[in-house]
Amino acid sequence: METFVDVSVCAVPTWTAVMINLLIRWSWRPRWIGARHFWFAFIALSAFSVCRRLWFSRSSKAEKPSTYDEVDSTSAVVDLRFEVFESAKMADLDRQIEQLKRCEPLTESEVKSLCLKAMEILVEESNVQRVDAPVTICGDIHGQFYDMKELFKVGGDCPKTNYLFLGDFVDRGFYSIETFLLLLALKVRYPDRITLIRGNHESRQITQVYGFYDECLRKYGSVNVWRYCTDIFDYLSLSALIENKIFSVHGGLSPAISTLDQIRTIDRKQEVPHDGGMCDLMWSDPEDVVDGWGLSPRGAGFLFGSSVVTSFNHSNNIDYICRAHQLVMEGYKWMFNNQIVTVWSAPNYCYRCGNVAAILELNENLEKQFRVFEAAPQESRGAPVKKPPPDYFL
Ligand SMILES: [Mn+2]
Repeated sequence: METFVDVSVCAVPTWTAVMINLLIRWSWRPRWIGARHFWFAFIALSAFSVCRRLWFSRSSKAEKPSTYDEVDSTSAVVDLRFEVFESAKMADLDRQIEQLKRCEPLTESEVKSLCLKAMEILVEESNVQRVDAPVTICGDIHGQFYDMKELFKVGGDCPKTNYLFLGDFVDRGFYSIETFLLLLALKVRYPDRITLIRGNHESRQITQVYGFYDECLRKYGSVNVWRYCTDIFDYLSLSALIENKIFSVHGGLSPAISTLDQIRTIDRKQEVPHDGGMCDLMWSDPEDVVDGWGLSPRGAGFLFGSSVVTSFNHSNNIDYICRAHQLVMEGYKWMFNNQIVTVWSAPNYCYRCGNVAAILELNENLEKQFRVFEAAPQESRGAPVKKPPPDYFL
């Protein structure tokens, strides 16, 4: 991984500080310097600042090396540059978000710098990330970009709505890249208004089989973007805890985990393992007919019954578990006497299952409202790729 200098911490001695400095030194000036020299310096610096700002926002469309690489000293002039960088970067991020909302992918170098910035934010998050209500919880998306736009129509835009996504952003749909990058760009832009946790598809192995890898190769002609994204997957949090009362995870529980503190101690910055607690959180499913633990037909994770959920909720003092991972035709499904709920947010899954999707809105008092929505109408979708994708559906 490349080293990355955080420019935001250095941006304090700004433009104003430079001018105050000049004023303080005014009495020590050599005799030949008069007021007009001062004003000349003031105007020149202002013009310089404006030009840089314009130049950065114009040239950001072209391919250029990451601005992060250029930062190496801390003189006043560089501080001034930092500030310009910061505002240019924010404008750039807003432009990227608008571009992604139109389902247009970013350039390879833009993906690289977006991922570097996202990594800085995600590395600070806990394995059990605390989330405040009100919040809207969303299940699997699976690259169905235009259906995710329907989701935002129903749930409202970020940052106005606070979102929690339960993973499985990629694979199976036609637009994994645009889907994941839009969510990631929103995360970088509004870190406190969107929480992304990891699903079993956010993995190097799974994405090579179910479409994300192929999509990167097809759209970029190289696997670099796949590499940047899968590196970021390792940093995504494993679960979330809403107001200490609702535990959210992609898959379910694990026989290796009985307390939230056990989840907190996992070293998550790695590829999803084949077994163990971290794997189970992403792969397990609740099952009516199982008492205690059972083998999962998925080949990873476990099936778990009602008694497991009762004792987990009781010992961790939580009201219920909210998870995704399983297709439910009605968009959401309660089990085990309202102790666990599945939320599914990919309508007409794989463009053929005919299901509706749902999101769960919690208000500040944790009162629940499910919003059910259907797939985007065919005419609002961009034309899919010429060649039909390989048939790894279901
Ligand atoms: Mn899943």
